[in-house]
Amino acid sequence: MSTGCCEPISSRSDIVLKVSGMSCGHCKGAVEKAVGALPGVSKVEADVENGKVEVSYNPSKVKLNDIKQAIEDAGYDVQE
Ligand SMILES: [Cu+2]
Repeated sequence: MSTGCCEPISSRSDIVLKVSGMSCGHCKGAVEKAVGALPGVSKVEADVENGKVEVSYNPSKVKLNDIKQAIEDAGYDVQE
């Protein structure tokens, strides 16, 4: 692995949150919209069947707690 390319590794974090309450495509869309609206979030993918939400974000722009809060504000429960 060479050092640095387009994005230093420290500027991005990938996490998977366990989220309960999602049951259909609408839920998926609602969660993705809520999280995607946050600054610094480059990718969000909700997996309704497995109750997971995958998020790529820049920790210097948005805190993990803000992401959790956005999901909760949309009406779903973050398990971890
Ligand atoms: Cu739904």
